Amino acid sequence: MARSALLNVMTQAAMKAGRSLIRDFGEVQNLQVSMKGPADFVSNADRRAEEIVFQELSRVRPDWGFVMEERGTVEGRDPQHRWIVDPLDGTTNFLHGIPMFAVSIALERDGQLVAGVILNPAMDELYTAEKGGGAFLNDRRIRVAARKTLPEALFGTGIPFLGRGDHAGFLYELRQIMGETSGVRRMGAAALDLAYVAAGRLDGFWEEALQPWDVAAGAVLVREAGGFLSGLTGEKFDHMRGDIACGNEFMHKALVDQLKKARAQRRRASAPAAETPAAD
Ligand code: 2AM
Ligand code: CA
Repeated sequence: MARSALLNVMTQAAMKAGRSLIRDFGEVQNLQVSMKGPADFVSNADRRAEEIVFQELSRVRPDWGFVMEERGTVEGRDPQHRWIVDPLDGTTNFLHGIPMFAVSIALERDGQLVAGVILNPAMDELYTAEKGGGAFLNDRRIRVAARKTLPEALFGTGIPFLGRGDHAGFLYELRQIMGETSGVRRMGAAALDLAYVAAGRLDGFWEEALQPWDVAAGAVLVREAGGFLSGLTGEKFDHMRGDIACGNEFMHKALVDQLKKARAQRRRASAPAAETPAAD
């Protein structure tokens, strides 16, 4: 498959960072049994991968800026273009020796997402998409799943954890959606969840409080695979805000409806109980 020059540049950077992550992942697996554990080692693996992506992309497009997980925002001389990069999405998986992690690179042009590359180096799965050019897994064209009804649907999500997110609110969402569908998966790498929606493996995905680098490349993939994206209550999707709900046309709508029901349930549960008339 002939890739555009742009996707080639992004793919080369992702693969080089991926090779570094795979070397470090081997070491993480050895460190699992040590008392100290692999935490510091993993932060370094993350920084090394980011440095590789930064150097590779800066070399071929010296004027373009960056938004990166570790480095933050780097202004470029070209005001039109910037890369949005997560060098290691699924850090907790990586730290625990679970091979579900990814390098995620997106390109923004004039504020719009125009290309995305996600690489799972442990599974040799490379997802690429460019605006108007479709979405691919390795060399194969991918499409969102065709399923139309909730009982046959499998959804992905992210579960809030210690110190992060709205735990009580999430439980309302989960209770609503698990009761209506074939199931819910929590894989721990938002970029891969979105790639899985694009590949038709998951019928949809929702999560709140993500970062631009978690969702930017995946959003291009889902769109180019024929999917629909929004915020959690159906508002226009904005990759700089961290809320996302997506799926094919039907599943996206059904998911947003379920999330609205979950909010209504929560509101009812937290409303003060109606006053009971006093007995006299
Ligand atoms: P990370 O692995 O790059 O940290 C899991 O639900 C998803 O949430 C992952 O994509 C993970 O990205 C992301 N995540 C983890 N901690 C986060 C935080 N504090 N804020 C936003 N996203 C986070
Ligand atoms: Ca991330």
